[in-house]
Amino acid sequence: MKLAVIADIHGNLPALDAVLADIARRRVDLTVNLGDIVSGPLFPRETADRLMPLGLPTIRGNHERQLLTHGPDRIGQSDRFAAAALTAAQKDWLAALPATRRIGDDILMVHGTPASDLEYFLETVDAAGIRAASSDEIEARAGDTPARLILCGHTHTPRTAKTSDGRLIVNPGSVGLQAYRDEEPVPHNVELGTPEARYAIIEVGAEIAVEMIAVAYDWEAVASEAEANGRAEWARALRTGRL
Ligand SMILES: [Mn+2]
Repeated sequence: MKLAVIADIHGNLPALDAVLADIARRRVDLTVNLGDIVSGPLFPRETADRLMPLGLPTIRGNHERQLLTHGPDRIGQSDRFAAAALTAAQKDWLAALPATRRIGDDILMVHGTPASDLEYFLETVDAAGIRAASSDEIEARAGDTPARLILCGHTHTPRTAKTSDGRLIVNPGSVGLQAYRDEEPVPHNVELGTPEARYAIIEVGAEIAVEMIAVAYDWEAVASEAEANGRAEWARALRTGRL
């Protein structure tokens, strides 16, 4: 089976459209979406309009959970922008998304880790900042989850790792946002350093082959939209992949 894996679109419809066009050229069997779909100062309603009719196997991210379940004073600017823009039908669609989902017996979709939509799987944040997670950390987060392939998102960082018993974990990176800052658990910056939209193509056969893809799109236009919505830090991240 040939899979396309998209994650962390964050309302960036032009990036999503560029990725979907690239996927269409590659003739995949299935495209799956790992969540954080709409939050951000861009095109939340239009992004949901694009995705809902496609019926892709989709899970929710922490941002869908936050914007649907927390009051406006408990969510950040990006969730607030999306919550204000989405229609009731779009919120119903997001509310119905599961936190994790299986594709057959072998493949598991998660946003953060199997246990949490907030925990980082393949990176670790500590007092020194963010770094690639150690083998022991990855094993602990994978736990005894049965799967040949675990797909995760959330950290916007394309990366693969394998547990000692051979489970492959793949983060395809982010379709819509190539740099962000988070204050939890300690302040840290994630910066890809390039603005292209990211996703992954995965061939699942006797072996599993992963190809990380970077796709150009009109990030200048999207950065201008972020600026028009008062988010200069988003504009810089969109243009450069840096903060
Ligand atoms: Mn997330």
